[in-house]
Amino acid sequence: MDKNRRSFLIGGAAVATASLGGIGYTFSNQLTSSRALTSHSRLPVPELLDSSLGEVIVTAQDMQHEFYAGLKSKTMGFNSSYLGPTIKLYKDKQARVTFRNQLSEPTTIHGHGLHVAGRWDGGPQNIIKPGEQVTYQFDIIQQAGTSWYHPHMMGKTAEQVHAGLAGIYIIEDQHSASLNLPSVYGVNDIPLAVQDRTFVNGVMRPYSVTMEQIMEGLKEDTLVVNGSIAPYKEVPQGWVRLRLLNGSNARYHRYRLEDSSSFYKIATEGGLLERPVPMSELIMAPGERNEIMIDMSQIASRQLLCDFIGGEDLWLSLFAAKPQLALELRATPELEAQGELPEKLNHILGYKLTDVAVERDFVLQMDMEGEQQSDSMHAHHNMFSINGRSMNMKHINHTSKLGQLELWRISGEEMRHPFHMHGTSFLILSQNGVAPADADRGWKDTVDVNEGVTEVLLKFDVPADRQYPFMYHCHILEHEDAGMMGQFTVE
Ligand SMILES: [Cu+2]
Repeated sequence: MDKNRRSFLIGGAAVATASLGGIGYTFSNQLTSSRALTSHSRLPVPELLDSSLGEVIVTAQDMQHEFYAGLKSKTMGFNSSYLGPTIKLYKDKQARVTFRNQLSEPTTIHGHGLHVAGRWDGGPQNIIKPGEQVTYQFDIIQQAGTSWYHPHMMGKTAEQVHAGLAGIYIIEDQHSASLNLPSVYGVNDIPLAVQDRTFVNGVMRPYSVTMEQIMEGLKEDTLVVNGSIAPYKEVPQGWVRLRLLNGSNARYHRYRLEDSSSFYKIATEGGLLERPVPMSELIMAPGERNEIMIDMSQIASRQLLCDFIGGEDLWLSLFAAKPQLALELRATPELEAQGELPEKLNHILGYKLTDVAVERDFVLQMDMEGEQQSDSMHAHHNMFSINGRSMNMKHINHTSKLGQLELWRISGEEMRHPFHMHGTSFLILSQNGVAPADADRGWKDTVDVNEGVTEVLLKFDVPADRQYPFMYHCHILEHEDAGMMGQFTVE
């Protein structure tokens, strides 16, 4: 399906949903919905840990979290009851981060989006046993951007992320700091980790998936933002910068303002765009991050809405899509406005096609015929693969050369898949034969692919050896856990 048709269908679905009024969808979840309408709590802002002040210590632990006041859900969190602190990193500085595992099960903590060597990447080989800890000491060589950390435990990633193990990295550099962007953390520079969960009587349903949910990815019904539901936040009467993370296991998000007014996208995962791009809606695949700016200078309140959309089951999403409140921004004169929207944000030095030394093809595959043959998860392992091979921790799928420009051609079967690789950021060359729109002409590490070909240009500036290789995989966590992943070294 080409991109124009895709966005047409997505737009069409939203219009249809509005007129249908979401018939029947919240039927089985009435309590949750009515609570969501009344809950309206203040947005929790994760604690900020600044790596320039010394070692950062993050502890994964079994916790209980109140998504709804007074109702405790079983969760996992980093230093907190759900999600984790925001860790600030600085370009050209070294960071020292210790991850402690106080869970009753092994885990790994991957730095998604970080350009750090395989040794510090926290992939499936980097296991932290219960009661143990690892210290990652790495140099930040990449530009300002928004990354995140989450478990990457073979076969357990979906469940551990779902329980609450995820947190944000903010990378700052001198250029970004010189731009006078909104930069007061938690006041006008706000991280939003957005997920979907199911609640039964206000209590989060623990992770479990059927075979069908493994195929489609786990899609739940209630929007959860920084571990809260339908939150509000007081902000200054000026520009507000939101760092959006689609932290869902499988849901695609579409963001827009309630009054359909414009906001500005200023950054993709790996850095600032050349210029702000005005838009009235923003679609994000699982694992993607985008920074947006919203003008609160002339208005008392704005609602950022999010609907769940799905390209692969459009008919279902037509009924299911129902906008939910991601965040109500309330402007108050009591907070000092700071920052502006610059005309020029960044200079993105692209790659030359003539410098491409290696081309690689990746086809994300789902064997739908295998579905009928067995019901056990393990028997299905080989159904999810890339280039015909399911993830095998003993097998290195390829070796990339340090500093060498590569062109990767990625496509997916049966449905859309968000493709992510470790260790670097890439630039999109084309999708389905079309050059990227301005809003997508930025450094990325996760890209939504369909059956058409997505071409990206990338190179690796950090090594990964056979002991700690890098991964590439689908970021629908159910697909990743089921084997839609491969690994490579950089030498
Ligand atoms: Cu997938």
